[in-house]
Amino acid sequence: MALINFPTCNAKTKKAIVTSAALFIMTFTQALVSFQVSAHAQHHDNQQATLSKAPSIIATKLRMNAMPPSAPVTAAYLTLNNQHHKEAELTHVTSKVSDNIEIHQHLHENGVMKMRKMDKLSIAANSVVQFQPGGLHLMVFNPKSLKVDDNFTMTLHFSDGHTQVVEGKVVSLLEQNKASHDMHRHH
Ligand SMILES: [Cu+2]
Repeated sequence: MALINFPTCNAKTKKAIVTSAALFIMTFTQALVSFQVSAHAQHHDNQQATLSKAPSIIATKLRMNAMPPSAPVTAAYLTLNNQHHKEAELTHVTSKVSDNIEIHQHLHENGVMKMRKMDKLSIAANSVVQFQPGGLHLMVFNPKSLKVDDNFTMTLHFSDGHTQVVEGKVVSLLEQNKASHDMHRHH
């Protein structure tokens, strides 16, 4: 920084100058941020409730694999379509069907297929994320309702604090595989 090399400064003054410069920059940045936030809020207010109520993420095709009774775990899949101009972050999923649902990704590591828990899932602006067998999935621990054709709901929690309830259906493994194959045709 050019400021630090000011010739008549002793170490203390230099430090003071640097500190006040930093303070000034911080205050200025904060002012700028709050200005942008209020401008954004106003913009939203002007556009009426219809827009603020519209979900930024369209969640579809929620389905969960049927399992024999008391199976310790099952998997659920859905499609998330972010139609917003901003990235969204799914932080966690809750449901009455399970006390513990994790976002998992399958990864190939040294030729071995592994599952990894994800702390959050980013959905880029204007993009679609598809959960699918062998890829991204919701790991549902100690599931409570697993009869084929049972309906259930899951609540998606996003990092901006908004939540979204999605309705889904329990499907047989056979159906699940068929649906995934139709979607990808990778066999
Ligand atoms: Cu998993």
